[in-house]
This record gives sequence, structure tokens and C-alpha cells, in this order.
Amino acid sequence: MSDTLSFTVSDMTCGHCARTITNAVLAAYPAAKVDVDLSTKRVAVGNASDRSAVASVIEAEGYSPVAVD
Ligand SMILES: [Cu+2]
Repeated sequence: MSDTLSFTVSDMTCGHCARTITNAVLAAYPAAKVDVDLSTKRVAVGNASDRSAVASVIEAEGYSPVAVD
């Protein structure tokens, strides 16, 4: 699978948030490719296929991802 799942995470406000989210997703999905754009509060997760599972990982860190199609 090589889907890219995109989320807007409005409460991702700084580099620390970005690292926390990136590390959490990579811990759950070591093969994923995580791209964070802080200016648009976008998180793109490549090489992942389960949107709700990835969202749950981000939510578990205390953030509020909204899926973007
Ligand atoms: Cu932060």
C-alpha cells in the first residue's frame, strides 16, 4: 500500500507538537513516511492505509486530527 493519508491538526502549534506526532506515528507504523507542515497544520502520512488507526495514534498524543481528502 502506498496511500497517503492527510490530516489537519489544528492544535499542532509548534515544532514540539510536530515531533511528538511524527514520532508517535513512526512508532506505530515504522514504514510510514510522515510529512508535517506546521504553517498549514497538515500531517501527511505516506505508506499507510488505515486512516482511522493513524488518526487514533495522533489522538492518543492529545491532538485532534481531522481527515483531509
Ligand atoms: Cu507544540
